[in-house]
Amino acid sequence: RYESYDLEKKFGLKKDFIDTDIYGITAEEFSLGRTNIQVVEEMIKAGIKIIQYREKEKSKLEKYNECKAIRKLTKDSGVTFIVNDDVDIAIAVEADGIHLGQDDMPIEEVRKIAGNMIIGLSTHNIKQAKTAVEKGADYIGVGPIFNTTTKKNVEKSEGLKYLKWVSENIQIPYVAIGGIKESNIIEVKKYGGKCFAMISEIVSSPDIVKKVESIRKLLKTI
Ligand code: 3NM
Repeated sequence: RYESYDLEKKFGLKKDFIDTDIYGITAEEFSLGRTNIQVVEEMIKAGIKIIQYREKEKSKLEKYNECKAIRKLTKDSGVTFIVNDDVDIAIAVEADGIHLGQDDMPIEEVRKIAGNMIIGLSTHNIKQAKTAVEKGADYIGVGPIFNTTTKKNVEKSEGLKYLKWVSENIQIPYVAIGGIKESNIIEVKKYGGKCFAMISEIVSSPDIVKKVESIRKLLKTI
């Protein structure tokens, strides 16, 4: 563990920061013409407590400007803000955390420059999950649970079976991701899902507040 690791002291965040049901992620190309900022506003209105900025197409400056605005919105509403990939932007806008993929800089290197920030890592199999814990990830993404066309070149995973293993063997928080919809989320919950990241199901919904309400109602049934 990083020596000065103390999320609670620095951010007022409990280590169970991810003990929430829905993890929101931006994707402007699937947002029905709405901007990332507009979608984040809707997510906050819907009561989503953790939001990740994910944007693969825009310039560094455009991403920085959007993250700056989203940092303000999330701070004002007590929402945890995570930036995907761009460690420099995450630090510059004082995000709560960074989310890394398997091809990004190693966690231990990012930890050196990002200090106490939350560091999440996408994992797709048992070996990657074990390594993520060893290297000090604060949470892992677990997926893809189902087929998805949202992420290009996503590694294959054993989906629900992998999620079940994580739920029984991994001590840090985890987030299920990949092809999760209102129509299959109950199955994901049955396999150990607690926090569910959904991109298209949320950002492509014409009424994000209603969609989240409906998913939450459903999750309460089991
Ligand atoms: N990461 P949707 S799957 C960003 O398995 C991402 O690590 C994945 O989008 C992983 O909810 C994925 O629209 C895409 O399927 C998720």
